[in-house]
Amino acid sequence: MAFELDGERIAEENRKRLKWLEEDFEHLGRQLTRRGVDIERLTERAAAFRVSVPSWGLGTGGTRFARFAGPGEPRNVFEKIEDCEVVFKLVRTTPGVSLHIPWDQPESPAELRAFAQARGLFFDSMNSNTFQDQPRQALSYKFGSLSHTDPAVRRQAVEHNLECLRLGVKLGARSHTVWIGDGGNFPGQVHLRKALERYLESVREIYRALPEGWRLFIEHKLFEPAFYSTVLNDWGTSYHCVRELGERAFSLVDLGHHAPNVNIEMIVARLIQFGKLGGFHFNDSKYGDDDLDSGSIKPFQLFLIFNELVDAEQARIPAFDPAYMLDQSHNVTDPIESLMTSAGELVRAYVQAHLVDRARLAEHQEGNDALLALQSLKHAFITDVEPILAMARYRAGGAIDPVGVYRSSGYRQRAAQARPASARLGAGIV
Ligand code: RM4
Ligand code: MN
Ligand code: MN
Repeated sequence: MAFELDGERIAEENRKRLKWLEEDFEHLGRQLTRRGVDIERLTERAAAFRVSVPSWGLGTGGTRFARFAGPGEPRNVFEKIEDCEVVFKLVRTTPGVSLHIPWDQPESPAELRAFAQARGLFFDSMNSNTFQDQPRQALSYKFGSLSHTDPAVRRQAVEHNLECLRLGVKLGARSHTVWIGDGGNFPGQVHLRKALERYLESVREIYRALPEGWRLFIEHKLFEPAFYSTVLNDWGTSYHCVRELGERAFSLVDLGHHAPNVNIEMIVARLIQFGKLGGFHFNDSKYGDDDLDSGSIKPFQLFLIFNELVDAEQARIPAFDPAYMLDQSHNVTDPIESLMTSAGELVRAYVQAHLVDRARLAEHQEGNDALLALQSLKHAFITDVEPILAMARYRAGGAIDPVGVYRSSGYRQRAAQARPASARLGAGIV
């Protein structure tokens, strides 16, 4: 299905909004000049920001209870790429796509790669899946995968990861992300130290097979599906593992994988300091791994995370190069709209973090002035930088109002006709 919203259509919609945008941009520019900030430089930063989209976020997600399918959902990886193109065309910050294997297993990797390339997209991180059994799979992951007590199950799980690497090379990907659901539901079920040892031994094999120039990301998670103990449960364990593995192994922080109220920006700072921050799965949550739209629940936390990231960027911390990815599940919204909005929230936090007067903040920190230190962060956080975001999109050929243009395009309605609902009635959080 062609995305009939070509550049001309976007331009036409933009013309309706350009005058007001220019007015707002100019006004903000004057305000920022007073603060010694150049709006053009900030707009360049906004335009340079990149975040990858998860292929699994394009379909409607589900919970443990049900999945309510949305109209025109992509039925295969090619249709997911079509939807990624829509997101990319309108917001311009999302050329990268993360794939999940075997959900996105293509018959012809070369064809898939060309399909994405023709749309200006590329494949970013590969994601393995050993948290589910697949049809015709020899051994079950019911009691774990990379850390399973049975070496044959571990072997199968390692092989699957190696297969992801081989496929990723054909697709031009550049990193591999491993998240496992391994753990136990009851005290005593799993020997805590032995399970981690077995996990490390398995990941070591994957690490050794890592293609030239690739990075390996391991993703910790507090709980779920294991409800008592999870093998890779927190950033400390993750840090220990990536150190054991070697210099191309890094910890990945999924915002939803921590206990409520955990200070995630501190975890980010620690991993930066120790040279092991690999990247992010951005999303937001109220209670657990809710996979809600980024910035929808705790926008200040998102800002504080970006405050650490921008601080590290500006301090030119060696080898600091985190991969930004979204990992969300859209249950009640149109996934395309959620992804576009979420990408925008990340750029917003990124730009706002550039507004922090770091020299002044350092002075307040040195002088133990807690009140003014907080104020220098808040001052940046409350600045409405939307005109910068919109101008960056506009100049890059995207939409001033992505959701507005998308809705008026009727893309979803056309998709609903072109992609009649499949019989697949999936349940579960995936
Ligand atoms: C997990 C984790 C992984 C994602 C799966 C679908 O909770 O966040 O990154 O691949 O969900
Ligand atoms: Mn994740
Ligand atoms: Mn998750």
